[in-house]
Amino acid sequence: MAKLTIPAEELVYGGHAACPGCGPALAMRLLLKGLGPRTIVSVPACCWTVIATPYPTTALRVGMLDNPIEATGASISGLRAAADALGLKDVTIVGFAGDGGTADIGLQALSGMLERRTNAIYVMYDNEAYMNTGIQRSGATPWGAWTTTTPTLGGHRGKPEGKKDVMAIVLAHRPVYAATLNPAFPEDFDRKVERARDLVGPRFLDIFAPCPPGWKFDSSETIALGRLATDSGVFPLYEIVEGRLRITRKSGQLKPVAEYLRAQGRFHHFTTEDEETVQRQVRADWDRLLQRELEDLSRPH
Ligand SMILES: Cc1ncc(C[n+]2csc(CCOP(=O)(O)OP(=O)(O)O)c2C)c(N)n1
Ligand code: SF4
Ligand SMILES: [Mg+2]
Repeated sequence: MAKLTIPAEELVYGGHAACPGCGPALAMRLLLKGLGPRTIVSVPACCWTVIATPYPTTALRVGMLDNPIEATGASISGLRAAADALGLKDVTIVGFAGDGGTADIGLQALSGMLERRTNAIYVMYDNEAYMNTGIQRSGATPWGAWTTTTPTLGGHRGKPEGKKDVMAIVLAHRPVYAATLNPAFPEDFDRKVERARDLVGPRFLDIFAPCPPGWKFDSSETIALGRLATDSGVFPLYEIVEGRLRITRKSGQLKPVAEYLRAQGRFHHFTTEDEETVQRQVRADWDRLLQRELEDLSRPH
């Protein structure tokens, strides 16, 4: 029998309140497997507070702080200081926030936490909209996507602006570790979580988190869509250690982006031209990533 590389211990209880096929639920499950039980998670207002805490239950077998949506970064700085004051050096402090709570409302607190060099992991699970309050667009919603605030009827064409590059903002703060993770690639996911766990200093994980009702696809397709996102170049997998970038999955020829777009109702209004626009952008971003990796590798150590 093949060796199981993902830790077997479950730190998320079954029977929680997520929708079937919820990407963020998978993200938390895999994250805690990699981090282990000596973890405290700070979660702001988002789908995960609903998933984890319908009174009087909890979905998590680790300590959880429920914090205001703008405060995740500040809350993990505080938790770290408290843990250190109590001599709890072996506890991993984690902020686990959505894209709205990270790219928009909590951006200042994230910046502060990174700039203070807080010894903690900040996770953005990116389901590309404010899902908990009814699928409103966020700074992380991609160009052209339908949301309830970026309609596609009456001459409207979805979100007119592009996706905010949160990773670029984070990298400007020089974290000790930053990586993109996708639950559809659990071994890569787990390796990055364990690597982040064992480093000291500010760390950032960007997790791809498909949302069936928000993106309008069948809940049985979450993993297939995740694989397509990475293999088309829409969500490349890489890590950056002390500023040095390495792509962790290269599957030869990228798949056409149209396959990824057509699998989701939020892009059903797209024309061939729209698909080509996205394809050009994804290709250019991928080429830049390859170039960046080459430049980093050629830097003297
Ligand atoms: C300051 C503030 N503004 C708005 C809200 C309402 N609110 C609660 S959850 C949420 C959505 C958060 O979106 P995101 O961070 O992307 O997480 P998701 O719901 O997608 O999991 C919003 C807007 C709030 N709690 N606090
Ligand atoms: S709305 Fe989306 S992110 Fe929220 S619980 Fe349901 S599937 Fe998960
Ligand atoms: Mg969201």
